[in-house]
Amino acid sequence: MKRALITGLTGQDGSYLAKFLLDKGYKVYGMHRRTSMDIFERVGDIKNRIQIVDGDLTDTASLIRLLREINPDEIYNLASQSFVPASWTQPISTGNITGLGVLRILEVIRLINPKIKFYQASSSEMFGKAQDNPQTEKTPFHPSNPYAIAKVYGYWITKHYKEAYGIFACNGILFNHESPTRGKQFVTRKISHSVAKIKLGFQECFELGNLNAKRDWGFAGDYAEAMWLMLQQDKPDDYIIATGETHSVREFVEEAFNVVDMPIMWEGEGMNEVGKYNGKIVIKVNPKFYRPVEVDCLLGNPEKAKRELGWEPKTKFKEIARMMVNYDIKRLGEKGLQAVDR
Ligand code: NAP
Ligand code: G4F
Repeated sequence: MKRALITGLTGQDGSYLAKFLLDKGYKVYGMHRRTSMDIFERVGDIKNRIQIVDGDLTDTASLIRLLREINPDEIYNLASQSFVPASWTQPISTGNITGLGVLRILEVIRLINPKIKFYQASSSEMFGKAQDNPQTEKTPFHPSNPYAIAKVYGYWITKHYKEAYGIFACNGILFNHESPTRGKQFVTRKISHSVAKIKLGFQECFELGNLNAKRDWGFAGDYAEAMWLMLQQDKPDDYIIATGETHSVREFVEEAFNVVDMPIMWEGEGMNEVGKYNGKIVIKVNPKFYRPVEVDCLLGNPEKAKRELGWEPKTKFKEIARMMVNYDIKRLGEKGLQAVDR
């Protein structure tokens, strides 16, 4: 039985990857940092099939202990401070976790067992003010926030440990991927949750920032397989994982309201733009959600992953919006606003 250690178990991707690896017959260890609340909601259904272990990417001693105790065959480093706006308000801890955290794990692998295979959750945010369209594995990076800059460090230190020490280390350069369990701060889930609240009469209107930003949005469930495939190849390499389609925040809003048969009409411009349904305002723009530097458009070319890994995205943009809105409607209907709107 192969052993895999996942950092970031409690996050969106951690839960999808844990389920995927369990289905492949792995013994799965999920790293969790101590918190004051129960945060195992995303892995509730598989909690008794995985080994939950304590550790923190800022605490090298905890990583040494875990690698000695578990001696995993594969490590998937999904843990990070992953919310871009928080990287401006907490730039140092973001650099420490999202950047230096990668080095801590790699150094512990080098010292304890350099045969462990390593996956690094790199990000399309590294392209930032993108130099090519679509972006490929050869596109230069131009990161535009402290999170993306920390991810560029994580990317290069992963490559360096491969080149300098022969560690089997891969970067998955994943474009945005969403799901019903996406954190509610991220724009797609903020929209699906707000649309559900409006449809069920809990709320009249919600606010967004830049409606024109474009992202290559895929489904998190499809992307877990790509992470695993990278570590099953003969040689370590880096891969773009994307859908090859880009859509604006505005289009995601329209699609989400279409799911509940509430077509949106837009009126006004810039900060004064509003979205209306049946003459009533349901969306406003609030500059509080604008970013000091915006990443205007991300679009990935997943050809290399298709060719070499045999990986393809399965879930289309409209299906992702439908899945997320329907989940939020069901959850709100079953549990009520107070239980889910924390
Ligand atoms: P997420 O939902 O924000 O999950 C992040 C995970 O990291 C959580 O389990 C969090 O634990 C954990 N974590 C944060 N700081 C930690 C620390 N100091 N020590 C140990 N664990 C810590 O992120 P995600 O969407 O699943 O993304 C997974 C990874 O892929 C992240 O590295 C992200 O940057 C990267 N990525 C994501 C996307 C995307 O579109 N989702 C795209 C490209 C790359 P708590 O639950 O305790 O906070
Ligand atoms: O959903 P977002 O916050 O995701 P963002 O910044 O693209 O980052 C996500 O994807 C990255 C991969 O490219 C990951 F590395 C990262 O960890 C994270 O998972 O914002 C998407 C877009 C932005 O352009 C933002 O300005 O939506 C725009 N937006 C407009 N209104 C908003 C809002 N974003 C948020 N979060 N909230 C808004 O109200």
